[in-house]
Amino acid sequence: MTQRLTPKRISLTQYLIEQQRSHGNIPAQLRLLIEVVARACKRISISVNKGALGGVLGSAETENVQGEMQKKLDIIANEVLIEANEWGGHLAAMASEEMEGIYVVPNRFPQGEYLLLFDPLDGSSNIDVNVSIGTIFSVLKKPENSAGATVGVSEADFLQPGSQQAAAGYCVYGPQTMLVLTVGDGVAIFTLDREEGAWLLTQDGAKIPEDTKEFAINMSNLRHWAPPMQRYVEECLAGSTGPRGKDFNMRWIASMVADVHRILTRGGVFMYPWDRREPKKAGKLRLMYEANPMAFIVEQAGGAATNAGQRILDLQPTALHERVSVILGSKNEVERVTAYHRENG
Ligand code: P6P
Repeated sequence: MTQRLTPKRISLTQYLIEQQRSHGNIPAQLRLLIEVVARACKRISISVNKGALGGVLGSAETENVQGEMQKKLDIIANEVLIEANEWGGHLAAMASEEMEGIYVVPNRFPQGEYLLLFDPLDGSSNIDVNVSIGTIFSVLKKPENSAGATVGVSEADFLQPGSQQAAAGYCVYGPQTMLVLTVGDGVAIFTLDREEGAWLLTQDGAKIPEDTKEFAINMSNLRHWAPPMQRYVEECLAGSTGPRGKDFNMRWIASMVADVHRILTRGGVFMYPWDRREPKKAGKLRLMYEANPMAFIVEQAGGAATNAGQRILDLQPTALHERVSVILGSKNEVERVTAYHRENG
């Protein structure tokens, strides 16, 4: 065969089929689930890209279960994911940042063996200022009951540690629209070819460097953090003349998907720690559909993710919308931040 002039890129479908052939880790229902979510993300990207032209900017004048004002696109993205996934027979139920309770697949459709959780549009404060945003999703298997049957589904079925995830991913709506996916065998990155309407594999086996000189945190909260967090950031700011002996750079996009994608691409440490503003809250970010999927992806890329004390994927959830402190990214930095907190008890 003559030398190819253009690189041959495989589609998401081919990737999933080849993964199943070689590793047996993507059974038919999971493949269908991933393809349906990926197709829904394509539709969400079309609405996001239209912006004012689609009349989708601005507030929906409603609040979500978190008590946060919803953007129109938050609701649109949520509806797209629900409608895309409810009929396929691969899911038993869904849970979303935008819905208080779980959404059980209606009786008119067959029930499947998976549970899907998502933040339909993360970083929505950035929508109206045209900064990257994203969709985050997590896939769990519906637990079998003691009789080995999978009858009925309840919120309790969702409360599984992140280590139980069958798959996780995010779609980042940025200069490129990219889909990042793990099924527990490394991290694959796909770029949307809008002319073909296809997700094409542009990187397989993404790896996060163990060391970094770049940290991501909202510095305006510095005075509210616990001392170990203040210590870590102040040492970074002290640079080459301080205890770290090197200068650091800082980034904060206020869109977790965009910050995590940068870290997946070139390393770094992302931190949204507990702070004194609302001491009863463990953190701002949600465990089930933000921290867990991102922790799964980051660990599969050789990074680490803790809540400044424990591995995030080991945490036993107690509520669907519970919040958690998040430290994730380059392994050696995550371990340092976690060690400072442990030293401090
Ligand atoms: P702050 C977006 O609202 C989000 O949930 C994450 O995507 C992001 O990392 C964080 O909150 C930004 O929070 O307090 O800096 O606006």
